[in-house]
Amino acid sequence: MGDLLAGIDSRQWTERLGPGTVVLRGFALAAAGEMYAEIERIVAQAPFRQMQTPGGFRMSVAMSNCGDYGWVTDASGYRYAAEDPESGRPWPVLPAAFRELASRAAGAAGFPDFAPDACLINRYAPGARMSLHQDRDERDLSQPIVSVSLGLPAVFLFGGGKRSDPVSRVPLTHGDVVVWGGADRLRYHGVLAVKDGAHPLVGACRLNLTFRKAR
Ligand code: MD6
Ligand code: FE
Repeated sequence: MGDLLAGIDSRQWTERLGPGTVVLRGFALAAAGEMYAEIERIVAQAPFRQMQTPGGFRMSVAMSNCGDYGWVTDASGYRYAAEDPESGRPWPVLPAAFRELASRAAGAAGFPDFAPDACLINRYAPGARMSLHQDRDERDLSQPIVSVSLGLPAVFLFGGGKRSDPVSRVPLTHGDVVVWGGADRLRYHGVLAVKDGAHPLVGACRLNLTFRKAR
């Protein structure tokens, strides 16, 4: 029995949410410590900030980016930018460990050769949330998005092609990776308000990294 189970990690399994969407439970657990250290290096150069929506609201989620392009929003709209608007400098480099994890996760989900050029880093303090939206600012919608959750748990809302479609509630915890694309690429999604708590590695917040091919 010990031999039969050799190499099987009971902390890792896969759940399918849709034709193009899987949750890889625990996929980032082994890399989480190194990823967290990289995030600290990145936000020392490009600090977390709460951006304004085009409608003039301040987002409850604080954001930073690394990679060739970063996702930004302000009064003039949502877009990808090669420079951090706060500093005028390029975003911090996408760490090799991030690129490798994202590409390995995409491959495990059936999207080979995923080469992200953008990584949006979201920080949710308790109470922060993200309302239902579609991700449609990327040029090539045939490319998937790889989403890594670290720290406090959260409930992910996974809807349909219309804002009014029913949503399922998917709990995401530290180390979970969601990969989605294909027929699911434009589904509405969001995150319920994060509950108070303390995570041993990350502290009193949830971090989410989304890897994309923006250009
Ligand atoms: C979050 N994630 O989990 C927000 N978008 O903090 C997203 O908005 C998202 O997880 C596209 C694909 C995967 C995601
Ligand atoms: Fe999104």
